[in-house]
Amino acid sequence: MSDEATIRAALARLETVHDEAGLAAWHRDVLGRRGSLSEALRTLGSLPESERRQAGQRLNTLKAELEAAFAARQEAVRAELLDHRLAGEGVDVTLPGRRHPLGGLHPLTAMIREVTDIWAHLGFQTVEGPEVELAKYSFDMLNIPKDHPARDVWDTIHIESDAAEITLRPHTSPMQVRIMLQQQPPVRVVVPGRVYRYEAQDATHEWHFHQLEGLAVDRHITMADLRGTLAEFARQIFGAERKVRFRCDYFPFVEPGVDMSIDCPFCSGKGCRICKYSGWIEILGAGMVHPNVLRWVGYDPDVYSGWAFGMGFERLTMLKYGVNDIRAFFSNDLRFLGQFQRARL
Ligand code: FA5
Repeated sequence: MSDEATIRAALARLETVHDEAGLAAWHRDVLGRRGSLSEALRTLGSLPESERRQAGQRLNTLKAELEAAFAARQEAVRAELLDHRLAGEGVDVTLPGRRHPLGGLHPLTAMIREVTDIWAHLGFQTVEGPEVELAKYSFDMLNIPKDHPARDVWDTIHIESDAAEITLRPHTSPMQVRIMLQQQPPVRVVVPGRVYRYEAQDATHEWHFHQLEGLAVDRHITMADLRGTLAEFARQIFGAERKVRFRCDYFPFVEPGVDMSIDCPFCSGKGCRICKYSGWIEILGAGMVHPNVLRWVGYDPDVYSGWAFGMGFERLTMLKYGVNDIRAFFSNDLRFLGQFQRARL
């Protein structure tokens, strides 16, 4: 075959190659050590001196042409292969996106925000205080002196210290003292926060939980203000039809002291398992601030009077959402927490 026919045949074959294996076979047959071009170059030696030079130049030009054609085809075949693969792996932009799970507020955080919001509308400022607290504020200045039996009621966790008696606060009431020491009446504050008690856990008791303290002090504040404001709060959180009931209770830092119950929202006061068939559920302790407490913070009890209350957030949230075990709040179980996903962020 003439050189020209050889090259045309080789180029035509190159056009039919569509994969890497075909490229390799072509390269081996045409440009490889035993390929047709090498074969032709080997025959140069047998040509007469006069023709050899010219034939050599022609074969080299031919070789360069074939190499260029191969490089171009190799590039084209690889591009074809890539196109083909991409077409197979195509992205369907009309498919719906994948949803990323969104976090939500913990039910207690949502409840704290909802409750402090209600109190803000009733004119109460929200403040926070320390969880590690001096016994002076947790007890002494709340009219619970050392060795007073009432001190045991709060099952306090103590922190070892030589300098002062220090507690993990067992209630938010020490903030009553801190606030009154800092400011003059009128005072209207609520204090949400975590508290700790050395208590056995069960479905309604935790060793750490959250309380809301409330305090209002001014001239002419009476028990009627306490009753009206707390009843309004209960209706805003549990519904306008709720009834409230006050009964005498004892807390050393109030006089008189009361507890407040609402008629059971599950049976509307008829009596059920949740309200232990009494028709009522207790939600907080309250009372008129004891004159001793007012005196010790520098308020004149003949001029000023006030009321305070304390309630537990976990029990409030359990009641509102029908949660039957307080431990669920701290279990980090997403099956439980996920049910509150729609809580406001
Ligand atoms: C107090 O802690 C008083 N400081 C409340 C108070 C404030 C009275 C101001 C008068 C004036 P008590 O120990 O009852 O009171 O707790 C208040 C609320 O905390 C209870 O009604 C309950 O809702 C919640 N609570 C108490 N112990 C636990 C517990 N172990 N686990 C979960 N919640 C609790």
